[in-house]
Amino acid sequence: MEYTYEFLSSENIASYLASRPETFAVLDSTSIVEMQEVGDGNLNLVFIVKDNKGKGIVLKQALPYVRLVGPSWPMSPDRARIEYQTTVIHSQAAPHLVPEIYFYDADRYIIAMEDLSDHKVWRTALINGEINYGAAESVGEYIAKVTFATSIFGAGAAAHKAGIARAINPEICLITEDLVFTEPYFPGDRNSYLPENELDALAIINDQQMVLEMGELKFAFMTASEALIHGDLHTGSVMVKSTETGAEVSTRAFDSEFSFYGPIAFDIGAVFANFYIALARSIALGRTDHIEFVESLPTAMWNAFETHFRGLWPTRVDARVFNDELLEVLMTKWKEDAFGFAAAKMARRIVGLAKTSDIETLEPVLREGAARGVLQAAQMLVRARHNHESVATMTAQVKAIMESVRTGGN
Ligand code: SR1
Ligand code: MG
Repeated sequence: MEYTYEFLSSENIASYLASRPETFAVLDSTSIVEMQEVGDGNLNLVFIVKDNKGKGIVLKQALPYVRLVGPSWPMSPDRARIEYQTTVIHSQAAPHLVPEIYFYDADRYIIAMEDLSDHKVWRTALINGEINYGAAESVGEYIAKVTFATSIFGAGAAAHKAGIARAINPEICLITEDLVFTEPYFPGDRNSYLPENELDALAIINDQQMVLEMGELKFAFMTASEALIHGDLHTGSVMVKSTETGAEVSTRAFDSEFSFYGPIAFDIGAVFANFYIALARSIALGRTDHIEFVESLPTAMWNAFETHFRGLWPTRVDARVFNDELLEVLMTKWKEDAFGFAAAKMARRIVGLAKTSDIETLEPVLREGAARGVLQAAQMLVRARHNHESVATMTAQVKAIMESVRTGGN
């Protein structure tokens, strides 16, 4: 299908805003003083626009192709509709944890949303060695509240099925199926890494247990329509605002264009993976205080998820067969699978397309060990996940592996 809509640019944004009455209460489109394209993701155009009173708006437009690669990789811009609808649905369950949406332009695939430029992308804050207390707990709360609300437990059978139909997103799911679960083990021409990590990349390809676990997890990703998950919940999809001393002011999950009805553990595992990637960076840099902080994040996030989900459990629509024992079974299974999904996400970010700046901005001499540590920790996690250890114990094992393969001296 050919798409002919006009792309946003600094030349047409003021007139576009003037044509949208929904923005009139947000900012003054006749006195725009700042327009910045900040789309550092892999897919879209993102503009932050501000008026002369400092009031702002974010305009996010889906391109008909993958921005990271260019027009040679066409991609339906309908993902913008999915993100818009998911953000609205998630805001009903956790309004303080997502950005406010002002409107969706279905003709030009534009979402207009709250300007969060007084927040920081959490990945950037972690890269800088910053400490943001409370953000991990908020992410756990977000996952619990939005997944409970959209699961059969919170929504009931009919609404859950209607939701699955509305949010079906095969083209975007295929990206995850290929990049996360397949290509690290069956590489095409999209993989890359330092020559010093060649043996590490080969080690996961030849790790038959890891490939089997990936098969199991990919099957779950493709078939387990548990809830309307975010689908790409890494630290670059979370904005944080803290006081000078790191106390939480606000935390928001955004950028849910990969959203669909999938396994709840997939979102939890994605966050674990990105905490472990941040940990690898801090270990590489020898940042002792930050290591201690990052090490605490997986447990803080999991505990908040568990507490909030358990808190909502008594409100489930139908308690007849979905009894309290089932909740225990699910919690155990979700933790086990979250570590498996974390492993998948860790390996893909090291050897596959679309890496993370936590690792990529390290000097090669440090990156070698950090990348090795992430891959070896992933190999450990897919095995150890079946032992049902605490999140803290698993994280201690991840840290020990990363420290043992650190490169660069000091
Ligand atoms: C081609 S899109 C590459 C990656 O960017 C997104 O953030 C997802 O993680 C996706 O896998
Ligand atoms: Mg994204």
